[in-house]
Amino acid sequence: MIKVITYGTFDLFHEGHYRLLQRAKALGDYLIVGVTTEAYDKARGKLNVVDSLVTRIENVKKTGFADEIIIEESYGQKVNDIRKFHADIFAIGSDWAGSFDYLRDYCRVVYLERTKNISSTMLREKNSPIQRVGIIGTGRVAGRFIQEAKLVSGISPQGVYNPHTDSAFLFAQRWGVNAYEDIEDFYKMIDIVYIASPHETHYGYIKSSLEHGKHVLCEKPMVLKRAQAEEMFQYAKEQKLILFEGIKTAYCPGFNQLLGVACSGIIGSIRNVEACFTKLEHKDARELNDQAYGGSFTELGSYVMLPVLKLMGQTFADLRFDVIPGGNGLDLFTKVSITCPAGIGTATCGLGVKSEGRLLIAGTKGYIVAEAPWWKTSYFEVHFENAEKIEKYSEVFLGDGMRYEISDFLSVISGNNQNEFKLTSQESIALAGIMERFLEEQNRTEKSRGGGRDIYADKTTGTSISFDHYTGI
Ligand code: C2G
Repeated sequence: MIKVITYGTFDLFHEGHYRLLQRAKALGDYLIVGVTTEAYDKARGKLNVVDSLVTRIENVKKTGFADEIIIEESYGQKVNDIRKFHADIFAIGSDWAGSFDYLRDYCRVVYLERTKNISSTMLREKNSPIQRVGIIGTGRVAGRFIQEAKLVSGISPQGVYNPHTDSAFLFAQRWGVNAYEDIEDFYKMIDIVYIASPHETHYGYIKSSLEHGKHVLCEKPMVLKRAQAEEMFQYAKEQKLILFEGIKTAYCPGFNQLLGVACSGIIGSIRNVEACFTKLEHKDARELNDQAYGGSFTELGSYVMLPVLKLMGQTFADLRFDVIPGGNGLDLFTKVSITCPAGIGTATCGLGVKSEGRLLIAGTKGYIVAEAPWWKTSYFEVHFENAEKIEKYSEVFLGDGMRYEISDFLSVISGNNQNEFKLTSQESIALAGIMERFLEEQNRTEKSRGGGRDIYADKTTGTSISFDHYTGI
């Protein structure tokens, strides 16, 4: 009996898949089909798979060609499967020609000609047309967004807007997009908006983007006032538009795995969360000199508050800020301490003081620890009373990690709401409330010292706000 083995995602099952399986089966007597898991697809950079594993397996089964269906979970599995099942032939489409020649040491390798003019990508694009994204802001983070967006299908960077047209044109030239002098022209050419302008301008731009009927992905902190967050989410809902806060950690696979493990009961009931993120900035950096909205907490607070909010909830009996101010009054280091019915938590961040940058989640049966950079979670450990018992988890984190939030944003736009739980509107609203309280307290403290943030010159409402040197992390 000749055994043939083949693998695929088989997303949005189509004629190309059918013909591949048909010909693979015809090569022998017994066909084994490996269907990839979602985690494996993510690990190999395939972020936009629409059908669930169960649906994809069902579709392969329905063809009647597969004698056995297996799950493909990791790199390197193919060699083991070929040995385990004593496969005589490995078959795959010609789009992979050459890539699997290394398997010739174990069996015959056959590249079957790929069926022309049909692919899952084409079907995905037909089901959800390409979204032309317009970028507001021209700093470092906006450039990174373009690089990451290129790796996600279904999105195409179209144009950039910055009221400082010189910056817009420079950015446009560097990244191969169009620059618009008039924001109305900008809105006409795009379907969705990514906002990466200075914090205090976010509210105005979110509002105007939604008013122009655009879905919005906005950098963190989305807005700096609770009422503004509530208003924007409510307005987006009424307009049937999607509004996402871009805290990339919230969407990355490793962080979601960590949350899943933390909530699984394995460490018992969660009683303490400590999150720390520090990133030393040059003393002249915008982040340490923007007298109104700069400082450590507005810059990094969203990251460190995220696990606290996710694991301890959003209702705090007590919330306290302890701040180490720099010479200009802006916080070089901030520690937020919270008390809530379930336990306690701290969120620590700094641009002018270096600390270890760890995430620690303590429960009644054990604790989870993820070292820096846990905000790009790729590894964490679970420890118990018995110090010898350690469970280790690792998960892929590709590139800058923004690709995960972009991919989730697109999937929610195309009507697949299952990713909204990764960062809910309620959590974003709570974050805005915490930012607001922080800025108010800072202002009060600094006023009593004769200083104070310039936050009452309300720059949060207009859209014609100028900004030039914004970089962002
Ligand atoms: N295929 C084809 N013709 C098409 C489209 C796909 O012959 N028009 C083939 C592919 O070459 C592959 C199979 O159908 O052999 C499944 O394709 P995908 O679902 O796109 O799977 P893929 O991402 O290519 O994964 O370990 C997984 C494998 O590497 C293949």
